[in-house]
Amino acid sequence: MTTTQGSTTITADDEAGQAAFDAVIAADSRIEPRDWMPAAYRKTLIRQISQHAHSEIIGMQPEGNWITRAPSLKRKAILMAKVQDEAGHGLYLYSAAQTLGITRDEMTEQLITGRAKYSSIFNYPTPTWADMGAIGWLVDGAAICNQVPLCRASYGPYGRAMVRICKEESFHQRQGFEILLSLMQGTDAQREMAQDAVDRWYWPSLMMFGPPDDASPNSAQSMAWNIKRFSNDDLRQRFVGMLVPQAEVLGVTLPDPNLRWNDETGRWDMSEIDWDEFFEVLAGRGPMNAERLRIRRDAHEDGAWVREAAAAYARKQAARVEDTREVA
Ligand code: BYC
Repeated sequence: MTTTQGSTTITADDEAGQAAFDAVIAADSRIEPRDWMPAAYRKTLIRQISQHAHSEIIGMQPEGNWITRAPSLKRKAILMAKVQDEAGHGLYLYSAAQTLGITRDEMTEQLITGRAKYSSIFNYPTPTWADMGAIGWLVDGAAICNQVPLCRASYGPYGRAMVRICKEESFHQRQGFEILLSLMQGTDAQREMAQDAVDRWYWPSLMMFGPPDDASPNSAQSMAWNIKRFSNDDLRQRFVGMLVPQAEVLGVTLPDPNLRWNDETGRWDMSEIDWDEFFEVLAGRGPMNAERLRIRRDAHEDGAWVREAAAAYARKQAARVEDTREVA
């Protein structure tokens, strides 16, 4: 049977599919790639997972900047491993998005033409070695707060990818903390460098959680679908609560004179985040947006011969298998 609602035609299959989907979500169970799912659920997941994948890939640049200048061989090896992990995260996430029907080429095209979003945080520069510590401690710390609940996301391939990603992020966060701790136990100049990096990365790391709840158009629906488990503001609060004792151990000051625990509200009071800056960065006008995209685009163009060679090799292998079958 077929009915019409507005311009959408609804079939009996859709109705049964929707009922099955609703039951899976109500039971807090998982939707898998071959299951029926509402078009809007698919679209939201493609949006979030591809943005997340792009963030990992663009996120390699601010740290990649320091691989050749790391202060020791050990630091260089650790940083290389971390940046390589981020490439891996991008690949798991692109693969998870592909199970929803979008191709890797389409996602890449959206990124290099500037049509896709990626996390605002990667549009800030990394002028000193202490930035590697601040990124690990603050950026990966924020990523863990945001991503641990995503391990329970209702879409199977996304939730499963997040489990491994979170394990690696937790190593990343500790290596950042350890870089800052070493600097804070060093000379006055090193302590100043560490504090300056914390001052520059603190506010952008709070922006990673997205706009405030009353200005977050996607949250309500994503939470109803069990994709997001907590609101942007709740996760931001949780993150600040995690940072305060760690800042004390490090001996750094969090750059917010109004930050204090409020017993009455059971929340952290803090200064207003500069949302104008956040939306400027989202609009492509952050300090490093143009540079990040230029480097990504150049790398894609420079890698064209590798993709062509790999495709030619795959064709040759397939033809060889075909020939063997004919002979047999
Ligand atoms: N930057 O309705 P909202 C990493 C967009 S990688 C840019 O709250 P939603 C790492 C949002 O997309 C970290 N855009 O959206 C890697 C939406 O735009 P559209 C990346 C942002 O989806 C290497 C609009 O604003 N993490 O950790 O419900 C080295 C309205 O927002 C941002 C993830 O991607 C932002 N900060 O919630 C080191 C995690 N915030 O699409 C570390 C997965 C918001 O409607 N993603 N927007 O045009 C999420 O958890 C959610 O997508 C968000 C936003 C919490 C980010």
